[in-house]
Amino acid sequence: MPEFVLYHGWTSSASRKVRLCMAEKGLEYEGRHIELLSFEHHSDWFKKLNPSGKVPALLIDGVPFVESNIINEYLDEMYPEPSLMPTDPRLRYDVRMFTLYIDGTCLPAVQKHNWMGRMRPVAMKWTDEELEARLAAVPTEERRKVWYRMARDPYTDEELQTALDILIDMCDRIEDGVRSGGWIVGDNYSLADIAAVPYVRRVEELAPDALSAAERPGVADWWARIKARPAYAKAHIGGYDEQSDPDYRPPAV
Ligand SMILES: N[C@@H](CCC(=O)N[C@@H](CS)C(=O)NCC(=O)O)C(=O)O
Repeated sequence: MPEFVLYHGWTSSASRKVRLCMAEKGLEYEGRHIELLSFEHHSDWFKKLNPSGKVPALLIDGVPFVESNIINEYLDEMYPEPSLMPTDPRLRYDVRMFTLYIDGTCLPAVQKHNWMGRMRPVAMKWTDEELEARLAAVPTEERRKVWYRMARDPYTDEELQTALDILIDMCDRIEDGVRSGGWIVGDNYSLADIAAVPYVRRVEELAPDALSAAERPGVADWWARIKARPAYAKAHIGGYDEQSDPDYRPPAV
């Protein structure tokens, strides 16, 4: 077995997906937590691992792998048991479409809520000189804009509501897939379910009624089945505030 080193954030949704995939597969790794507010992910050494300056990055025998969806598919191909992808090409397509949707649509939505809670209180206190220095280290225009907004132009209530609506819409999509007691794609637990877990976890905190049996019986049942899986506890997908604490240490499982 190769040596795995996972650079991750406890509260990072993309990191949570990789932790969950590795837990499902029983892959042991050395975890190195990257505290985004320490800007380690914008340091030169980290950008050599991931030029986009984002977590997660997984080192496999010293070789960096990035992008959570792609990492998870790679792990599934390299360590096929238990399988987390369907065999039917059409269902594989559906898993990929769903994980793409999660990354492209749900990640920016959840980040709005996460960042207003954590980054905004710190970034708003930066002087113009500090802000300029911080932004100079951010490797992509898209992330520079987000950091700028945290410092000087916070998301409006309307933007936050729109972001929450996107996450609620995600719950509706999941409901359509899991209503008959199955999983998001087809009859088996897959990388699609793994991709959704960190986002549903945040909905549980931001709008818990959306997961109630009264509102979405399929999602409520699916969520209970997800949480009963041993890998869920092993992946430490904990409370957002609790895991934002710099002193957070995962409990033994
Ligand atoms: N598409 C990427 C998204 C990674 C990503 O956005 N990571 C966030 C945390 S969830 C991050 O590191 N942000 C740092 C920053 O924007 O400064 C993946 O799935 O790995």
